[in-house]
Amino acid sequence: MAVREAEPVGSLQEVKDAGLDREDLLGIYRNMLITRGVEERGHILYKQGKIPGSFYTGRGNEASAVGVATAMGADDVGCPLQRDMGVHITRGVEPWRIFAQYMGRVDGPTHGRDGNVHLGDANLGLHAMVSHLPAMLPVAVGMGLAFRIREERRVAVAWCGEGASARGDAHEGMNLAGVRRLPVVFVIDNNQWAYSTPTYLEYAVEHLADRAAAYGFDGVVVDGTDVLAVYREARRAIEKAREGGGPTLIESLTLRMEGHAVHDDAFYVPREMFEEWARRDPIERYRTWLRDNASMSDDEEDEITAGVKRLLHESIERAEASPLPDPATLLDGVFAEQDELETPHHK
Ligand SMILES: Cc1ncc(C[n+]2csc(CCOP(=O)(O)OP(=O)(O)O)c2C)c(N)n1
Repeated sequence: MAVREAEPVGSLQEVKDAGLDREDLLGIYRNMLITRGVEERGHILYKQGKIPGSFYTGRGNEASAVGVATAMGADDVGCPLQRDMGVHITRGVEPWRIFAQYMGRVDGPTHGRDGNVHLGDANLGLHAMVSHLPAMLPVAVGMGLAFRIREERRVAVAWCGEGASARGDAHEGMNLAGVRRLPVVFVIDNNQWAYSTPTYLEYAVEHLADRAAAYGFDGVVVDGTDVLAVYREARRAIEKAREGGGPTLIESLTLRMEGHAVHDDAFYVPREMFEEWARRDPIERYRTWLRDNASMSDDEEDEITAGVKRLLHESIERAEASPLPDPATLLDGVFAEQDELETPHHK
C-alpha cells in the first residue's frame, strides 16, 4: 500500500467536482484571513501584556486547518491542536470568544478556567486539547468506536504534529483504528520542526504517511499550502471513513513560519527555509488562484478584507469587555453530565 502524493487542484471545474461552489470558495478565503488575523492580533495582545502566559500561532498552517475543517460534516467531531486555529474558525467558533479565552475572560470557551490553547466547543463538535501530545488522538479513536457501536454515520478527525506522531499514543490509536476499521481520519500537520528538532532527527521514513501501511490503511501526503488539495484529500478520507472504508492518514506538509510560541524567535530555523516557504504562503497562493480561476474581483476582495478587519476589531473590543471569572465559581463546569450538554450529539 504505497503512499500517494496528492496532486495539486487545478481548474474551477475540478473544484466544483470536489463539492465546492463559488460561495464556498470565497468563504474558505475569508476563514483563512480570519485565522491569520486572530493569530496576528493575539500576538500583539500578548506583547501588550493583555494575554498572559503564552500564545501559539499557526502561520503557514491556515490552508491545512481550514481545508480539513471545510471537508467535515456538521455532525462530525474533531480534536484540533495548537496550530489549528483555522479549524475553530471554520467550525464557527466566534473570534471574540477565542480572544476572551486567551485573556482568561468569562466568555471564553473555558469560561476563564484556562487562558491558553485548551479550548473546544462540544456544540460545534470540537473537543479541547490537553497538553500531553498526542493524547487527544486516542480520544478521537474512542469517539470513532462509539460512532461504530451506535451505528452513527459520523467521523472523528484527529490532529497531531509530526513530533507528537512519534509517541506511543499515536501508534496505539492508529493501530486500534486500523484493526477495527474505525471512522477516523488522522491528520499529521508536518510543519518540519518539533520545537527546535528538525524532521531528520524525528523520523527515518521518507513520509510520515508511509506509516499508514503498518496500520493497514491508506496514507496520503498533501501540500499543506494548497487549501483546495487539502480539502479534496480530507473530503475523500472523511467520506471513505463514513462509508465504512476505515481510516486514512493524511500528512499535510507545511513549515511552521514562526517560533514554537510567541516567546520563541526560532533562531534555529535556517533563514533560507523561511524565505522559501514565504514564497508559498497559503493565503497568497489561494488568493492568486481565486483571481486566476474564480475571477475574484478587486471589489469582492476588498469587501472580504474589510469585513475581516472589522470583525477582528469588534472581536477584541467585545472580548475585553468580558469580565474575569468570579473566583466563587471556580469549581463550576469542571465536570459535565450528559444532560447538561446541549448538543445534538448528546441527546
Ligand atoms: C508528551 C509531551 N511532551 C512534550 C510536550 C511539550 N511540547 C509541546 S508542543 C511540543 C512540540 C511538538 O511538536 P509537533 O508535534 O511537531 O507540533 P508543532 O508544535 O510543531 O506544531 C512539545 C515538545 C508536550 N506537550 N507533551
